[in-house]
Amino acid sequence: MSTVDPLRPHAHDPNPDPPGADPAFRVRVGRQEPQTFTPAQLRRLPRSTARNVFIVSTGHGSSGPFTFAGVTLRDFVRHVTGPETKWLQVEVLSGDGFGTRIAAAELQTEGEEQPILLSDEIDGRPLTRTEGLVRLVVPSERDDALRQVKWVGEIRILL
Ligand SMILES: Nc1nc2c(c(=O)[nH]1)N[C@H]1C(S)=C(S)[C@@H](COP(=O)(O)O)O[C@H]1N2
Ligand SMILES: [Mo]
Repeated sequence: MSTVDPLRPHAHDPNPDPPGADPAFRVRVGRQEPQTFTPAQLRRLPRSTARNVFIVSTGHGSSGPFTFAGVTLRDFVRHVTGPETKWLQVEVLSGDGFGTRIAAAELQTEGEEQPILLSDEIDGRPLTRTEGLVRLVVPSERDDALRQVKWVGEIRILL
């Protein structure tokens, strides 16, 4: 019927199925050509942890607390843009039409304890593809999990 904007997903039943088997994702900085990132490349970047994270959904229950590990979105953006580049916001999208948008200001003010992560690890073991590999974890979001983007397929950094 209508076209769904992936950056404004409606509350809905979470999709249990990954959009494909390949966990690689594309990264685009401004208008540059996209580059592909694999989970192996992500693992080589400095790692961080977010403890006590709950995946909360009013419709279908909550789970947690979990300890997620991976690369902070802040470190990741800095890695791909370089430290001098000013950027405004980052869109994180999945191939199943789900996504969210994070303003640079949100990352500047976040604490050390519960950073926003590109996560590949839960409770000390690798995330499975079914669980979202690679998965965006937004610890401060505790309403409906609409920012917890499983199967990150594309990251767009808007300058
Ligand atoms: N790509 C993608 N991510 C998604 C969803 C989805 O449909 N597609 N659903 C969201 C919703 S509504 C919920 S409640 C959580 C469920 O996460 P879980 O499967 O780990 O419990 O994933 C979120 N992330
Ligand atoms: Mo949800």
